[in-house]
Amino acid sequence: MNIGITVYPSYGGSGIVGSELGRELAQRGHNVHFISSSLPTRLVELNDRIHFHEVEMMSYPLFEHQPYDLALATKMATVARSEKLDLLHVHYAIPHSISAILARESIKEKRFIPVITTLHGTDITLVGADRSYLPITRYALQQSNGVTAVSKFLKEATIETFDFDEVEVIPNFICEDLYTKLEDSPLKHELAPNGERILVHVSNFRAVKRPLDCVEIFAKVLQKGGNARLVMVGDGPEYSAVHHRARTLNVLEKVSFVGKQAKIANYLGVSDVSLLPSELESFGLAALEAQACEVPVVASRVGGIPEVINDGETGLMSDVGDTEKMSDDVLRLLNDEEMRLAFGKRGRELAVSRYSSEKIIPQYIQFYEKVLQAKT
Ligand code: GMT
Repeated sequence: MNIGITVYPSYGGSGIVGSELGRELAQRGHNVHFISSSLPTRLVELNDRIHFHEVEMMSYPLFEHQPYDLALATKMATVARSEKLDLLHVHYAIPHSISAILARESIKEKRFIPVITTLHGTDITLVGADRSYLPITRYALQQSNGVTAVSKFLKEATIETFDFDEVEVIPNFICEDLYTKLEDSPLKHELAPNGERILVHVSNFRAVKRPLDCVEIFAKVLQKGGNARLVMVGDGPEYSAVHHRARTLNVLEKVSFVGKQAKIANYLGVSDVSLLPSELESFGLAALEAQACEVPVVASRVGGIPEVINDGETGLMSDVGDTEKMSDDVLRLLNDEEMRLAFGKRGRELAVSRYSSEKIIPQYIQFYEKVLQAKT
């Protein structure tokens, strides 16, 4: 198949999932054409099966904001015809689905190109549910030729908010070879030079991820006698607030802010516990990636997280904002190595048995085939 994929290139889990999906599809012999405003961060390699088409946006004094959605639709239509695409698969509904639908309609006399939308989270639960975007998001769902969601929770949220239930759940996935525990590595010594335990948080530092809670949890762990360091991977709007909180809590010198990283597994692989105290997660890719590296996750019990973590077996969950309990959970894991290792092993087993790319990618391919059959 010739598949067009659109993602937000620089920010967040939907971009990661779309990019990894493209890579996996190309490995299985499909031609993948990424159409986005810049090269997706996790796309480290282009080859004869993975292509990149940059959305060109003309700026003009009249435009207060550049019309990205129109420029994207134009590029999608052009690439669909020149590369003879079989389908367009967009990640995150707003505005990618609308752009794809516009592209489909603009060329339908010459080529029919079905649109598949994958819902990732706030496109349904936050942004899409806002009055300013709700009607157009519902239209995007209705007009897509196929819709998938990354968790059962997200499918239910789509039904509830948009009264739309033609949604296939295809969960996120990991390539099991890329995510492994690293017994020893120079990075571990660099991050914890005195043999401290490593707590890790990976996110785009948006308020919904509650990165401030990570610093609160960490400070409590230290207060209660833990010997640890906190590694914050990623960047985003809450960065300055997190840095400031670490300073005011007097823990800044034990926190490493390592910024955005292409190879997250290098950091997860050397960590002891992962923190995911989010306000909401439709899935929680960071929890899956941590478990795949045998790292237990201390997380909030929200959204799709309970689908990804087995509470008391692969991780420990709490109410949102309960940093006291979360710090106790971290200490439980750090103080009982046998338990921590057992959680890690079970986490890896869960990640591989339920969410390996070997299991999930064929589900996308079958879904594509179903949509393509329906078009004729
Ligand atoms: O919905 C978002 O906030 C954007 C999206 C992203 O690009 O970061 O995150 C969502 O998609 C991820 C990949 O499917 C999921 O693992 C995250 O749980 C989800 N984020 C939220 O629901 C907040």
